[in-house]
Amino acid sequence: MEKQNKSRRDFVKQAALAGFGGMILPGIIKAESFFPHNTQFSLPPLPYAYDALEPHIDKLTMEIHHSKHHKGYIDNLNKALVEINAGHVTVEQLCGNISTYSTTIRNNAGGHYNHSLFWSLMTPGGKKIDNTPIDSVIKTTFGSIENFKNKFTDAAMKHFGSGWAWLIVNADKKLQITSTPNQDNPLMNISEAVGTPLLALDVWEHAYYLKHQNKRADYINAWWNVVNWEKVNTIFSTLK
Ligand code: MN3
Repeated sequence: MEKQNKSRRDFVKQAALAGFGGMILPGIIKAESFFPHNTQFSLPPLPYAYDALEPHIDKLTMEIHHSKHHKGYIDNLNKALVEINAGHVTVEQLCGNISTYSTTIRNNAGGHYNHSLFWSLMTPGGKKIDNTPIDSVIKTTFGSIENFKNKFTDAAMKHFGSGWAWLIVNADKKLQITSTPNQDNPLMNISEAVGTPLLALDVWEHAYYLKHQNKRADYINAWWNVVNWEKVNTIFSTLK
C-alpha cells in the first residue's frame, strides 16, 4: 500500500514537472486516487441540537464551537498526520505518546479529544448525580458534592488564559481536580497530572464570550445545569 502511494506520488510529481498535471486530472482519473487524504478523523455529530442546551449554553456559541472550532482541530490534525505519513492511530494513542509528536499534532489531537468528550458530557437540562457510584466517590473524596463543585469551579476560574478544567482518575486510582493549558489534556504524557478524564470544562473564551463576554464565572455556573452525570458515571464505571 505504501509502495503504491509512493509510486502515485512520484507519478504526480513527474506529471506536475512535465507541466500536464492539471490537464490529466479532470475527467480522466479521479484526483483523489492521486492524493490519498488521511481522513481518519471526522467531526462527530452533536448528540443534541445546537439550541438544546439553551438557556444555559446558547445556540450560536454551540454552533460556532462545534462546526468551526472543533472541525478546525480535526482538519488540522488530519493534515498534520498526512504530512508525517502516520498510519492508523487513535486520538487516545496520539495523546498518550504526545511527547513524540509536533506541537501542531499536540494542539489539534488535544482539541479533537477534548471537544468530543466535552459535547458528550453535556445534555439538555443535565442529568442527576444522585445515588450513582460516582456520587458516593465524590462525596468520600471531597466531602460533599457542593464542596467538589466549588473546588472544580475554583480550578476553572483560576486557570489563567485558554485551557481546560478536569476531574480525573489519576495513576493512584484517586479522583483529582486539575487544569491544563491550551488543548492539552490529562491523557497526554506531558501533563502535570496524568489520568483518565471523567469531567471536562472548556474555559477558552470561545466557549462563552458571545453570551457572557469576560464573565467566566457566569458561564461556569450556567454549565453546571447541563452536566451529564450519567455519562460521567458511565466513564467512571468502565474504569473499575
Ligand atoms: Mn473549545
